[in-house]
Amino acid sequence: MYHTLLLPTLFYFVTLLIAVPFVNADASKILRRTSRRPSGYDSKSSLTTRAVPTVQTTDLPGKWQYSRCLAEPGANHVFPYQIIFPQNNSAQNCLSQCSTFGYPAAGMENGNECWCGDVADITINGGTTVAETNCTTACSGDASHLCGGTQRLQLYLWNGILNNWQTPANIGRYEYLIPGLVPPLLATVGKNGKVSFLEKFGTSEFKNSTGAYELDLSLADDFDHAWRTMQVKTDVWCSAALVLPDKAARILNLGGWTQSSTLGIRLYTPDGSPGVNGTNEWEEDPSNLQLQSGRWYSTALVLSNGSVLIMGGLSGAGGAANPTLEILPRIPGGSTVVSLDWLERTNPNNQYPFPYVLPSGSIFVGYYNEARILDPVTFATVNVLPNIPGSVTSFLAGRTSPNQGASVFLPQKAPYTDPITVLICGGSNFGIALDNCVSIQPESNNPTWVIERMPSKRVMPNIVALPDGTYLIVNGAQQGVAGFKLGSDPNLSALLYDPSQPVGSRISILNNTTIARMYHSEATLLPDSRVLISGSDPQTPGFPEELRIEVYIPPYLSQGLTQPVVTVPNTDWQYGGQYRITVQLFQGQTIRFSLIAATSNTHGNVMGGRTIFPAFSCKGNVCTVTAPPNVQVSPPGWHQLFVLDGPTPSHGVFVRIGGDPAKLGNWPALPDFTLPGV
Ligand SMILES: *[C@@H]1O[C@H](CO)[C@@H](O)[C@H](O)[C@H]1NC(C)=O
Ligand SMILES: *[C@@H]1O[C@H](CO)[C@@H](O)[C@H](O)[C@H]1NC(C)=O
Ligand SMILES: *[C@@H]1O[C@H](CO)[C@@H](O)[C@H](O)[C@H]1NC(C)=O
Ligand SMILES: *[C@@H]1O[C@H](CO)[C@@H](O)[C@H](O)[C@H]1NC(C)=O
Ligand SMILES: *[C@@H]1O[C@H](CO)[C@@H](O)[C@H](O)[C@H]1NC(C)=O
Ligand SMILES: *[C@@H]1O[C@H](CO)[C@@H](O)[C@H](O)[C@H]1NC(C)=O
Ligand SMILES: *[C@@H]1O[C@H](CO)[C@@H](O)[C@H](O)[C@H]1NC(C)=O
Ligand SMILES: CC(=O)N[C@H]1CO[C@H](CO)[C@@H](O)[C@@H]1O
Repeated sequence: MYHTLLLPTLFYFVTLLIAVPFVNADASKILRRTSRRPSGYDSKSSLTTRAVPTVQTTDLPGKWQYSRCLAEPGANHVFPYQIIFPQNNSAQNCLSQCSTFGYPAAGMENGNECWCGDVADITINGGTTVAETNCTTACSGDASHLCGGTQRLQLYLWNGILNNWQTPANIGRYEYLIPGLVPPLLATVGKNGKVSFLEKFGTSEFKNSTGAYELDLSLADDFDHAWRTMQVKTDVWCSAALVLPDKAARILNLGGWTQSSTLGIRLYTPDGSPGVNGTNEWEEDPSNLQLQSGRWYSTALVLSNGSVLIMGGLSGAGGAANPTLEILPRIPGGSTVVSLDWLERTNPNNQYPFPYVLPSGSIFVGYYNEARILDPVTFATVNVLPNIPGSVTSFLAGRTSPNQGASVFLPQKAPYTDPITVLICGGSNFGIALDNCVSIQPESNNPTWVIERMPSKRVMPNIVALPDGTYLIVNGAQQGVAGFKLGSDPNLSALLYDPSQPVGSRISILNNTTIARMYHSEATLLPDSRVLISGSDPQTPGFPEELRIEVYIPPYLSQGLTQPVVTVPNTDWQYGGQYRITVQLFQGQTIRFSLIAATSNTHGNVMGGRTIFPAFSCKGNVCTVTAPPNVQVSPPGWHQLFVLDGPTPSHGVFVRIGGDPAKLGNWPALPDFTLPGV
């Protein structure tokens, strides 16, 4: 073993001294000869004819160009990401891997090491240029070329712009909104325009917490009156939630922490009005209405037939996985539980999976580092999608809790013929946060993941769909995974992802906050088009339990343009229906309408999330908007309708699309619940 390792090094050293002037001239001939031999080192003749390795400067992938031999200082490394290719390190393999994940600087070292990073790392980490004769080791996968040496990098640079991150002049800003009462873990904007927050209470540091609060945004400058204290019976810690398509837009919360809480089914009918508290409470009857199996860290989704799916999670705190889904309302007497072997196999890295209803009616699920498409009736797998790319160093890096990234659907636009795109940003390689977004069109002919690098690492990010079809990416940490005490090095900067730009040019770097927001942080679109930023329950030493609430003023509101006004007489829409809407514009720029589905947000999940740009036509101030065509393009549900005057969105108006086909308004028929009817 020792022998075979030493021999090639010695060999190259000797041939280097003797043979350099002769070999280079005719290296290709010699290579062809040696390539017929089974091994380069097993006979005397090969020793004399083998090509001396040279620097590869041509036939490089992409826009890579050879730079120089670089010495690393002491034991430190210049670049952050190391990949070992024991058998197949080469310029081709190393450089392609680095640029695929967005690193424009790379080098091979010691024959079998591949390093990826940024040009700035070279100066920051003290790399120094040394004579080319310092880089003498052949590549483990290409004996004819050089891959650095001991603490010597064969350095290559991408000759071009690999990541065209935008730095616009108008970057918006964070504003402090109001002190909070608890670090909430679930945020939902209700049809009453107020924000419902839920928080764990069984284990809270805040012994004074009831676990449920509602924020009246119209009273944001009046702390004493803005917060309404509500009650839940069981502990909502790491539950799932969504807004139902029933008439009242009830908020449904499912599962929770330990024992009866894990079976919890809780409903709240948002009421009251700006400045006036509602009187409705969270309703729950733990002894008569329960999930079929305990769930903690699960995700909920309204199906195209209007029923509710809840998927995955654990059976309770410290409990086994619950690799199943179930459908609500439960068929009387029957079980609706379906086992999912792929969730069992990827336990425990698939908590809060990312399910979506696709335009074909099938269901996409992203979980851990995998994705697949399910039949909407049987939930059997109909297509296994390629694995989700992870980090440059490991495809085992994950995207769902605890390696928590965030996911959204990109906008659907009339006539809804473009394939839909799922976007996932951030995540973690079991502690090292990921610095990329990945996206896929699950129903295109040959679905493949597109990788776009973010300007920095983020685990536990939040993504918010904005009314103009862009996405705000905020919150999160640069190290760790989701969970108490498990995240550190917060990222304080907001990013904007604009899918209307070409891949690689979609990310803009926006403004910074001063408030660290890691585990149990949320970001939620408000009806006035600002974004509410809440929470952080990190329990990481040095970081507070964060109660302060901020808003982000996106670029479309920070330049002082007056928001347009939209008046919607009919707010209960049928598929394909046409609705007259009056608009008032102040800039008179290009008009667009968007429908942003009502969501509940937690753990990078935007439950119910969807953005639709419907067809419309206008005459003067009167427009006719055509509702999306069917339950597949847009499952039944509540949306906020916005009109955009150029870049500037109005306030949203809640409209329901597709009614309540599963008759959720009559459920649950128990005395403890107030039913809106259908
Ligand atoms: C390098 O070899 C490993 C097995 O040792 C293999 O898994 C990997 O796909 C190869 N990489 C490339 C880029 O060829
Ligand atoms: C390595 O580079 C340094 C600085 O350029 C030079 O002084 C030294 O001779 C080189 N060593 C070898 C073995 O080529
Ligand atoms: C960034 O935000 C701060 C307030 O949080 C604001 O003072 C500053 O003007 C913003 N920067 C730009 C370039 O808009
Ligand atoms: C609970 O107590 C903390 C101080 O320990 C306070 O900041 C917070 O406002 C209180 N919350 C409620 C709901 O009263
Ligand atoms: C709403 O109710 C809370 C108590 O839950 C109270 O503190 C607050 O002042 C009330 N707000 C208004 C506007 O009445
Ligand atoms: C919706 O589909 C699911 C899955 O097949 C089924 O369990 C449920 O009963 C359906 N709901 C309605 C209202 O038909
Ligand atoms: C935001 O913070 C980063 C450092 O973390 C800094 O480089 C950047 O200039 C800041 N941006 C603004 C607008 O202040
Ligand atoms: C502390 C901090 O904000 N770190 C990084 C967050 O992300 C931005 C942009 O992605 C970086 O510039 C910051 O250095």
